[in-house]
Amino acid sequence: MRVLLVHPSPLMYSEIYLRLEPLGLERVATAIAAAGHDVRLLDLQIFRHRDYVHELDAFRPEAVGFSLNYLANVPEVLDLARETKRRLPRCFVFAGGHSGSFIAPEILEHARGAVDCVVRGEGEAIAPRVLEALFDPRLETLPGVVTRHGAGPAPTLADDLDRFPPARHLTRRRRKYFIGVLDPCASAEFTRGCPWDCSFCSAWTFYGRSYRKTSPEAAAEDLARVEEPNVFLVDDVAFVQPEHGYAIGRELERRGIRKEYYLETRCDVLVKNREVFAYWKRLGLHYMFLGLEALDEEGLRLHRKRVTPNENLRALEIARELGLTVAVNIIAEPDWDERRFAIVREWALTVPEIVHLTVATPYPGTETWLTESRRLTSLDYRLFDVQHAVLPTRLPLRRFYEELVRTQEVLNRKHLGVAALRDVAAIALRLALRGQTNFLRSLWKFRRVYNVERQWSDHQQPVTYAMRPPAAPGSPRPRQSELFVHVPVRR
Ligand code: B12
Ligand code: SF4
Repeated sequence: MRVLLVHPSPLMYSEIYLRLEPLGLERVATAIAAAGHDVRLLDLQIFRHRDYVHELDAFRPEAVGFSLNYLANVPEVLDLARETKRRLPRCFVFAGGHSGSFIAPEILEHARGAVDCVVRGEGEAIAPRVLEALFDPRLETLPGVVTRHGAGPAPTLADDLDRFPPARHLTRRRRKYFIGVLDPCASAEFTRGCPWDCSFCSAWTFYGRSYRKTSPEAAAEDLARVEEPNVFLVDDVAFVQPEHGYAIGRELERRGIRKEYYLETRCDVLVKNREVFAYWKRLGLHYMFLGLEALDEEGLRLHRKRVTPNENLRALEIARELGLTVAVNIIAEPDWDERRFAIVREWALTVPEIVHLTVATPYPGTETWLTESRRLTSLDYRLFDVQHAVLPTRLPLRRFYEELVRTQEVLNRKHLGVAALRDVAAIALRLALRGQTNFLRSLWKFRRVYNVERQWSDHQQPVTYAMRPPAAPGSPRPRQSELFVHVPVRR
């Protein structure tokens, strides 16, 4: 069967700082190809909608699968699904991915027949089985599958993460993938899931709080296939188990694989497992993302981060001692006034780290969705991208955006402005000479992307598809069964 897998367009944040390969879709592609299908992959972070239409005409897929990791992409995917059915009425259209898994019935309702099924949870094992059962009543008996006629049992977790390595050969124009100066950059996965339970995050609810590892051999084998000199590790929290990090590292050393790496971890994990990060620094680790989220005790408690401000500061010190370049994230709360924004600006200017600011956003699948969604000021999926305010702001909304953009500008100027550019000029030149201009271009995109007018007017757009708020929002602590995609296994 001819199968086309599609990743939707980038969101605001990705327009500047990064553009990364759709790793989940590449893994699903491997599983589908292994079942004997002819698979193509189109990434709309790089290609345009007209390229999609061209692909439909040229390839004439019998099934199209959309990746819906991001809630903000829902309207785009619904529109593309409709266009697909208009052009190829017999084509089977399905969707999967992180956000899609939490709102399957809602997607099917909006789509009015343009989406045949939503696949909840991990896609590798189930996607080939879906293709075997197209337009068949067996379809809605499969684990994780939801159609307009019914839903199968809860999805099952893959027992072996090594089995379907990403089909990187299917992503075209790979030189477009980058993060900051790691240009070009591939992505890889060493572990899946997160054992913590932060209230604003759905990584743990998606994977039922499980935490699984690839074997060191498979991880090294995968990196051996990567042609790019740089690698972004998509793991939610890298090196929770240091022995796994050492084992992969030793395997890479044995094979003589040398890359530059970017990873994300928690502050307490860095403090506790400092040595494994020091070891990876020697292997090529350069950049690290730490989700600080809040500067004060109260904020950390609110997000249930289970770390203290001291641990956060200690982690920053360790990262500096190790010589790593660190990016941190702070969550801007809707009740922030001018003073709170000013505190963040002042703090950011006193630390060497790259500071990012995201806006607190309740997402389906998070606890805050169930506790906060009663207060939502917008049901427009497109605004759920952690750069727009969808809860009532203490400042008038426009004023909130003025402060947000002003703060983003200060943070941006610190690292991507003309003064900072002098420091990175050599890197930028070296990349440009190799024809890699993603990083260079990102330096000038800021004003076009982060702009009060644009953010404010995004709220005035007509809403074709309105999100469905939860049935009984506002409970102080939701039941666990309401939260999970992959239901936790009792041990
Ligand atoms: C890596 C990552 C990124 C990369 C994205 C790379 C890419 N192009 O996909 C970068 C750094 C660019 C990124 C950016 C953002 N991210 Co992000 N990201 C992640 C992260 C940590 C891992 C995703 C991943 O690659 N996992 C590994 C692969 C193998 O799994 P997967 O993609 O989920 O795919 C599996 C299943 O979902 C499913 N599947 C996926 N697609 C499909 C399609 C079909 C047809 C089927 C059947 C199955 C299927 O099968 C796959 C294999 O099992 C997740 C958290 C998480 N644990 O999922 C957050 C996460 C998805 N990101 C999130 C957010 C908020 C963002 C940003 C908006 C803001 C930000 N500051 O992070 C931006 C916007 C990105 C954009 N669209 O432009 C949120 C999603 C919120 C939401 N509900 O919409 C998450 C859940 C983080 C969180 N804890 O809240 N992100
Ligand atoms: S924010 Fe990080 S540590 Fe917290 S649950 Fe999500 S992935 Fe885990």
